[in-house]
Amino acid sequence: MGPDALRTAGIVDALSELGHRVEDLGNFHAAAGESKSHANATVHHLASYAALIAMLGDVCEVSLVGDHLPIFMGGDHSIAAGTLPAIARRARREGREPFVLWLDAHPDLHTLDSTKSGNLHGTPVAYVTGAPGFEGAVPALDEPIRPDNICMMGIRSVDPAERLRIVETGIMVHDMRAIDEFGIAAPLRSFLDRVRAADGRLHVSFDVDFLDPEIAPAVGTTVPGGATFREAHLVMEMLHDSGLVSSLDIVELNPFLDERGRTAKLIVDLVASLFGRQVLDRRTRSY
Ligand code: Z70
Ligand code: MN
Ligand code: MN
Ligand code: MN
Repeated sequence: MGPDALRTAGIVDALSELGHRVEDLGNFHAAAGESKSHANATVHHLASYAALIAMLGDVCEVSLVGDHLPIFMGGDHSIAAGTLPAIARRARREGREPFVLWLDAHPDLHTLDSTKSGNLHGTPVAYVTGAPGFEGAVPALDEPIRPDNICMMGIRSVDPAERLRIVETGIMVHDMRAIDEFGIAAPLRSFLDRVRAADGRLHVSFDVDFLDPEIAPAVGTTVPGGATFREAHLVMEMLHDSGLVSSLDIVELNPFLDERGRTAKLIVDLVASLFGRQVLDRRTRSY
């Protein structure tokens, strides 16, 4: 129901008013198929996860054309296991490196073996970076995304196995402590400088729980201490000004937990900031 809540909150009009031509391809569902078991018995919906990844491979091929900037609305963060490999394929066809800005309370770095909850939306980053244990269970990756090319912000809930993977892979993680200490602009600017220097193709994966639950209550598991209204808008405005963003996921919005659509409305406003809405024209200033 997340995508429909964003439509009701006016995502198409907000983007159109900014001068963009918007094409809504509608909702896509993956056929669940036979259930698949795993040695880790907590893992559930594995067949749906595999089907989702395969289905998104096809959907991404039609939406990642020309200079289109696709917005993939979930659903939960499992969709990133489908969007990221497709985006990486597209980047490499252009002779470019894929880069990912991961905005989330969680690093979603579990493998099928390490997850304790069995919730597969906690695994996409491990999968797309080529962590072991996904072979045979889900579609094989052409080429993993380099952990060096991933920057995470807003992280504040990390399980022990994920902590280890962060150290092993060297993924750049700006947790909330770092953001409190250095602000959100400096680390973002430094990542964007790296993307620009590499002529990278940048994908932004936005989990609604990146935001503080006081302003965005419509998520399954609320984690206190998230990004503020102003931090989140600043991130989106800086992303717009960078001109580097090529695709976007918006995930984990659960309208049943919303309060009169306020989270959906906030997300639409944040997307509008990413697509060029600003208080005053600051484009003359260089970043
Ligand atoms: C925990 C797990 C999670 C939400 C990601 C949480 C995962 N690390 N939860 N997004 N809402 O269960 O693996
Ligand atoms: Mn997530
Ligand atoms: Mn999350
Ligand atoms: Mn999740």
